[in-house]
Amino acid sequence: MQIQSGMQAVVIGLGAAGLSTVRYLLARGVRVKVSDRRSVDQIAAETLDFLRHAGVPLETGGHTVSLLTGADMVIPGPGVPLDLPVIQSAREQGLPILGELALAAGQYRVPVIAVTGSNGKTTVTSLIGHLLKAAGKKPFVGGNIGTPLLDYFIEPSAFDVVVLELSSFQLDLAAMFRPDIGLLLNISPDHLDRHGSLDAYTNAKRNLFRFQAAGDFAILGADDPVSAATPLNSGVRGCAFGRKAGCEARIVDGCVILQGNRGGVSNEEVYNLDGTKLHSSVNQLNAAAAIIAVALHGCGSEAIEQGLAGFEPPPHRMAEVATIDGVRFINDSKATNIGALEAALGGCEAPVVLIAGGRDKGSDYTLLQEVVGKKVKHLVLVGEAAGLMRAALGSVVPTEDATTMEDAVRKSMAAAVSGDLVLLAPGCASYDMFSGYEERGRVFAESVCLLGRERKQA
Ligand code: UMA
Ligand code: ADP
Repeated sequence: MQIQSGMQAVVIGLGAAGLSTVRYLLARGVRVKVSDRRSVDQIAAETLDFLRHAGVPLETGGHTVSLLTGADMVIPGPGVPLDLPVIQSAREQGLPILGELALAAGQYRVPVIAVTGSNGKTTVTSLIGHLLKAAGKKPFVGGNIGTPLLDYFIEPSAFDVVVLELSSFQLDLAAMFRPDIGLLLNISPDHLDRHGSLDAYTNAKRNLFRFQAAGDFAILGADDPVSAATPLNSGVRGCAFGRKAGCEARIVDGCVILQGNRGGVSNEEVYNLDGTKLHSSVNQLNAAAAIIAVALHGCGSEAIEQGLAGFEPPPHRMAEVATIDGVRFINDSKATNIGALEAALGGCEAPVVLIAGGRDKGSDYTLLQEVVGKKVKHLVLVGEAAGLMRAALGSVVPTEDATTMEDAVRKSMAAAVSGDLVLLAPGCASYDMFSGYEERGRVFAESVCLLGRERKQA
């Protein structure tokens, strides 16, 4: 939809993305109303000041249908459920329901590389940004990773390429958004509470490629059947990464072998991940995906090699915390769905004492029975999903509940022997007990350190 000065927009949800959307629309002369379910005293004073100065009316404490009077479009924040009565009413009135991507579609003045998938998005997005910088480029890195994707338009001249991490929520309302290079890393069940079915979730992810055309690239995970089977439009070049023969970026013995084409000449480049922080089995996949993307964008092999060597993966993803009496503690708090939990366990060699649980997202935990049966010797459950997880996995492995993260760490240590690994990989969201996965990971690490100190003193 063409945004024009004088139009009236309703923005629902005044989070980071909502606020960025308000700024974007105001800069284009659009009149804006905002609505948030929070009460006015829960909204930051500087946000209230900004809205007041900009003359933007704010509704708090919920969303009323009267907001829609005179509106030309409704823009929900990515985390705002689409079954809210106000959104249903907007649909019935024929109003366009647009996401941030729908606003951005066709507006970026530079090439766009966009990353989606159930797991690995943040790692791949930040790695692509890092490799581009190593090659002397000026990337805008944003989207689900934290900086709202419309923030690019605050100072577009500062960037020569856009790298976006995109969630299924953002892609659900993407309209005609079309990345020059799109990556779908993998698909495993996530956010089913919002999308209703795995098909609907998969379709949202595949929206990334819906409007691609000749000259665009689609990078797909060959080892993931759903990613690999993604239909592409005619003329779009599909590139595969993974462990299978025939992949453009193939992982062999800890190296990524890239079938390249530099200056019209076919060549093979080998990137050894040993000695980098990308040597784990999932990060090998992430590195392969990122390497193809930046090579397609024109980054040279020396810059890629240098960038890989200096990359620090984001925290709370398979991070070593400490070893106490021969028991290693690993923090994978960002494993917020069952696919990430399965991948985490898949990469572990030693017997695992697993700490899992949190807020359920509609997952079927019986899908974990096989990997838990193979890798886990003892399961410690926390949070709201403990009952569901116990029902699905309690027959496969000895299971106990813990009341707090500290309690879970102590119970895990009691169940472990030297040589074992205690893994926090919750497979659930964190919001029942923590402000987010970062706090959950931090509390885990603090509890482990406390235990370590006590053991030393004893
Ligand atoms: N709100 C309402 N009504 C509702 C629901 C929410 O008014 O019915 C309001 C809340 O009161 C709050 C605001 O909406 O004020 C929250 O907005 P939001 O949930 O859209 O989130 P933002 O703060 O705008 O952050 C969003 C992404 N959040 C989600 O998609 C849930 C952030 O991804 C992203 O980094 C940010 O935009 C900038 O682009 C976070 C996330 O958890 C990391 N993503 C999910 C994930 O990774 O699994 C998809
Ligand atoms: P996302 O942004 O998609 O949530 P992250 O890079 O933040 O992805 O990683 C989230 C979780 O998924 C972490 O637990 C991490 O260990 C795991 N993970 C990372 N990359 C992959 C991958 N390629 N396949 C499966 N799991 C992965």
